[in-house]
Amino acid sequence: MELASQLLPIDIETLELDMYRTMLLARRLDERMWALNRQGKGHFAVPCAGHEATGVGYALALDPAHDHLAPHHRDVSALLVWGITPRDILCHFLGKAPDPASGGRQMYAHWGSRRLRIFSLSSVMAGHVPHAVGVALAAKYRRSSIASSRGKGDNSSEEHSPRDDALTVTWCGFGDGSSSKGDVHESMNFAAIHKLPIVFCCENNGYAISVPQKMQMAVENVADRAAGYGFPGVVVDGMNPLAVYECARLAVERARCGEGPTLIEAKVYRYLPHTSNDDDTRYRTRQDVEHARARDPLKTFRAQLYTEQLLNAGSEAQLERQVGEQVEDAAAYALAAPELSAEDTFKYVYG
Ligand SMILES: Cc1ncc(C[n+]2csc(CCOP(=O)(O)OP(=O)(O)O)c2C)c(N)n1
Ligand SMILES: [Mg+2]
Repeated sequence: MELASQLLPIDIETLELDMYRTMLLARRLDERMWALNRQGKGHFAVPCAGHEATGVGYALALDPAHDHLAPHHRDVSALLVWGITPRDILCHFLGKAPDPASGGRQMYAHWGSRRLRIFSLSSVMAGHVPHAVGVALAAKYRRSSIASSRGKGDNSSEEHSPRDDALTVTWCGFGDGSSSKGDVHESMNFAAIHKLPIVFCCENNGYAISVPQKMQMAVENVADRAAGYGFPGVVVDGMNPLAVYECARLAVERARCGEGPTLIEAKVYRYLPHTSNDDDTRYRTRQDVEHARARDPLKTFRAQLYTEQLLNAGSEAQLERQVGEQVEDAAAYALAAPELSAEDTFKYVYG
C-alpha cells in the first residue's frame, strides 16, 4: 500500500475532474478525426469512443515518469494522461512529419514514443504483447543487477530509498480478439514463471471487428484464464473510470513490489464501427448500440459529477469550450503541418 500511495497524484475531487476532462477531450478528438476522415482528410480512423474510462483509469494509476506503456490501439485517453498531446494525435492521424509515433510513416493508432517509453504497436494484433513482457523482464533484471552490486558493497555510501526496491511497471493493453492469439498465452505464461512486473489488460468490447465474443472463445470472461497461468484475473467495469483506477492501482502495486502479473479484463463497448473502413450495421443492430449508450462513461460519469456538485451547467460549458479550443488548435496545427519529405521517406528502412 505504501508504494502506491506515494504515487497517488491528487485528491479525489481533482482526480475525478481530471478523469472527466480527459475522457471528454478523447471523445471530442475522436469525433473530429471521424469528421476529418469523412471529409477525405485522414485515410484511416480507429475510434476510441467507449474505451475512454478504461484509458484514464489505468493511466492515472501508473507513473508516466518511470513506467512503460504498451497501449491498446483505442487508448487515446491513456495517451493524453501519459503526455501525448492533441497536436501529436492529430499529426499521427494525418500522417504529418511532426507525428511523434513514426514521423508520418505508420497508419493511425500505431502509437509509440521513445521519449515517453511507449513502445511501437504492431499491425499484427497482439504482436506487442511479447515485447511488453521483454521490457518487464529487463526491468526486473536491471533491478536485480542494482541489488546485487549493492550487495557487493559498490553503493555502500549511498542512501537506500524505498523507491530503489520498486520496479518499473509495464502496462500491456490488447483487445478480446487479440487475447485469442498464441502470443498472449505464451507471454502470460512466461511472465508468470518469472513474476514479471507487468499488468495485462484486455479491453473487451465484445467484438474482433465483426466477430462476436461467443465466436472467439467459449468462456465468458477472459480474466478467468489467468488462473491457468497462476496469477490473479479480475473483471472490472471498463466504463467506470474510478473502478478501473482502483483495480489498476492494486495490480500496479503488486507488480511494483515484485509479486508478478495480473490480468485485468475491462468490459467496454465500442460505439462506432471498428475503423472507418468498417460497416457495423452488417453485424449489430442500431438498437444494440443505442442500448449500450446507457453505459456510456461520458454520460454516467458526467451525471455522477453533477450529483457530487463537482460540475454544473456553467463549469461544464466552460470545460466544453476549453476542450473544443484544444481540438480545433490541434486540427489546425496538424492540417498545416508539413508532410514527411520525400528524402526522409526511406529513413529507417533497412532493406
Ligand atoms: C494477426 C492479425 N489478424 C488479423 C488482423 C486484422 N485485425 C485488425 S484489428 C482486428 C480485431 C481486433 O479485435 P480486438 O483485439 O478485440 O480489439 P478491438 O479492435 O476490438 O478493440 C483484426 C482481426 C490483424 N491486424 N492481425
Ligand atoms: Mg474487441
